[in-house]
Formats: sequence, structure tokens, C-alpha cells
Amino acid sequence: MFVSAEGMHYQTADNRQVLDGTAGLWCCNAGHRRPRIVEAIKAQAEELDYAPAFQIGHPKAFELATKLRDMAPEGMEHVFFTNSGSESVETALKIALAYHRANGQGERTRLIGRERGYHGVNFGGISVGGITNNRRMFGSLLTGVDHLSSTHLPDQNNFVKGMPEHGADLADELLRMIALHGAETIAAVIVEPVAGSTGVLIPPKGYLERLRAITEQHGILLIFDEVITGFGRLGAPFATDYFGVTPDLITCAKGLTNGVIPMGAVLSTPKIHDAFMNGPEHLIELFHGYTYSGNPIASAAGIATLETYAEDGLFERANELAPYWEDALHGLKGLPHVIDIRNIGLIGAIELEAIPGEPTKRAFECFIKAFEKGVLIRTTGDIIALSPPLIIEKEQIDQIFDTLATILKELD
Ligand code: PXG
Ligand code: PLP
Repeated sequence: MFVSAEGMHYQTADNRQVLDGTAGLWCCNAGHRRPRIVEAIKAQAEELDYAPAFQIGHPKAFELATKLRDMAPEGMEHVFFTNSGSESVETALKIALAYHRANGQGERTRLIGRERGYHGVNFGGISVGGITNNRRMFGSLLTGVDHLSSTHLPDQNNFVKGMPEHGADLADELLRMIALHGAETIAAVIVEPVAGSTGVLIPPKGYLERLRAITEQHGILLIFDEVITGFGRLGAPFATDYFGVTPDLITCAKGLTNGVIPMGAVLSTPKIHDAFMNGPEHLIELFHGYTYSGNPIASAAGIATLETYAEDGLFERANELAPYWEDALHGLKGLPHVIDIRNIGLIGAIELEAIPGEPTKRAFECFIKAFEKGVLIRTTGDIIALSPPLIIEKEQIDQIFDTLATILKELD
């Protein structure tokens, strides 16, 4: 149990300090309890608690949307506010379908995701997502969904620093789907630029470019799910900037408010936005929206968060720290049970060999031992995933990997 937090640390109920190696759940990119964000929330709660987002507005939602647009990749001009990554995904999928319909191409209804993709827990997200256990309990899900293969090629790419060489051609599977179904039936492809939740799968060199080229050529929208990669995780505002490949829609959440208040957003190009904006004033443009879209207190937290990132130069800081992070992480190569190490920006993964017949147990033991030694890590399957707040110091990077090295040597 965590009872308080400050900067890089959590405090437990029994008064121990735990170094945050995961930015909470990939979301507290500026570290914990940042004064500007705390003050903004207090002040907003005293001024305007809630305003409807249907027909009515309030200044902070527009201020945040403007700040987000200014930070967003070139061409991303419009913002739709949600309350989580999962809602951002549902929103983006619905915008994609409605966009084609508004354009007279309502037969474009097919959605394409990817194996080992994670797009939250709602129906659209689990349908396009590729995590078997997240899907198997919940019925037949959306129809008309296909999945590209995962880009994870452990035999060819293990222990690679940064982007792997092999696998760009996996994007060509989309051509097979186009040949099979007809491009005119496909609405959108959704992928995480870097798959986070399923164990940090880095896109092979050229893969995202190829996906962009094929989608563009066939009038298919490309959605980048940047719920984890947004807000500096790779040392750039968005993965879109980092990879230099621009999708049609970007989903984000988590770091938008530093994890402090639930909020997400979908960013879109004018082409998509404008397709809905040609009716008379009194009619609804897009039949979608949440009670809490653009909530005033969340908006205030978002503004203060984006200001904190800019004022402290945190995205640049992440970029500068990335080589140190990479070296420290790959220093674990050769330790017992370590079968792969992957990294990009301030993300790292250490894949462990599973205990025969007991998958996930070895990584879970690591998690418990690290917690006891004062470091918070995250595990998924037998993979340790790391994503510290971008304020991390080099000595704290050393602390994470020294602790893990000690634990790996101790494990059976
Ligand atoms: N898309 C992506 C790419 C995500 O990583 C979501 C959508 C859903 O966001 P919400 O806010 O609805 O949770 C996510 C969330 C983990 C972990 O351990 C990752 C997430 C959530 C919880 C745990 O890797 N990512
Ligand atoms: N269910 C009912 C009965 C509702 O009235 C509403 C919203 O008005 C919702 C669900 C959706 O809730 P939210 O807008 O918080 O997502």
C-alpha cells in the first residue's frame, strides 16, 4: 500500500521509501505531487467545479486543447477530450468509422489491430487488441476485425539496442488483408508505435513508414495509440515525432495530466475534423461525448502538467538520459534467466526465461523482491517493464539496475 508520494518516490504504509521505476502505471512522467499541478487543481476546484461539455464550454478546456495542439505533431490540429486511454481508443475508432461515412464511404467498416496490441479494456479496444486473455472471457466482440502479426521476432532481434533491424516486411500483411477484403471495406488500422503493456515491443526499422505508406495509398486511416508513448516517454513529445511518421489520429491519456486526474484525448487532422463540420449550427456533428469530457479540474491539471513538462524541459531530459538508460539496462545481459533486453527512450524491458510449467512466476518473484528492496517495477508475463518518471537522476537509474542485478543473481 502506498500512502503518499513525492518526486521519484512512493511512501508505503509501513514508512518505507520506494523508488518509482514505472511512473505509476506509465503515467506520472513529471514525478509525483508536482506543486504547479497540485495548486492548479485546488484553484480550479474553488472556481468552476463542472460545466457541461455538450453545447456549453469553459475556458480551461479550450486553453488545454490549444496547448495540446501546440505540443502535438504538425498537422494534429483538433482535440476531443475523454477520461482515459480506453475511452480515447473507442472515440478514435468511432471517429474513423463516422469519418468514412461522412465522406460517402460508409462501407469502410473493417478495423485492423495487431497481435499483442493493447488498446484498453472497452469493447472496441479489446476487439482490435491482441491479448488473448483480455478477449477470451468476453464473447465474440466486434465483427469485421482483423489483426496484423506482432512485430516481435525474438530469434532475429534479441538483445538489440533500440530499434530492431528485422521485421519491416510484416507491415506488408496489410496488403494481404487488402487483397482479401478489398481496401474499400477497411476503415482504419490501429497500432501502438511501441507496444507497451505486452512487454515493450519496439517497431522494426521501416515498419511504421511502411504501414503509413500502405494505409495512405488505400485511403485507410492510421491510428497511433500513444497512451504510453505520448508526453515525452521516448524523449520527444509523441512517438509520432520520434519516428517521423504521422498518423491520421492519435490517442493519448496517462501523461496528459501526469496521471493525477483521469483524462484522455484524441488528436486529429483538419481533414477528419472538417468532414463533420458542414451542417447547420443547431445539429450535432459527431454523436459521441462523455459527461466528463473536458472536465474543468482535469483541464486545469492538464494545463499545469504541460507547463511543467515545458518549464522543466522534461522531454529533452528524457532524450538526453536515454543513452545512459540504454547502457545501464543492457548491463544486465548475461545475468541468470535473462533471455532478451529491449529499450527505446526511457522505456526498458528485461525478458526472463519462464520457470517450466509456471509462467509469470519468476517475474512476479522479481517484482516482490524489488519492492522489498525499495524499487517499484512492473511485470507482464515473464517480462519486467520499466518506465521511470522523466525526472529520474542517473544515480536512481543505477539504483534500479543494481537492485535488479542483485535480485536476478539471487533467484532460483
Ligand atoms: N492504449 C494503450 C496503448 C495503453 O497502454 C490504454 C490504451 C488504456 O488506457 P486506460 O487509461 O483506459 O487504462 C493503455 C493503458 C501495464 C498497463 O501494466 C498499461 C496500461 C494500463 C494498465 C496497465 O502495462 N495501459
Ligand atoms: N448510462 C446512463 C444511463 C447515462 O445517462 C449516461 C450519461 O448520461 C451514461 C451511461 C454515460 O456516462 P458517461 O457520460 O459518464 O460516460
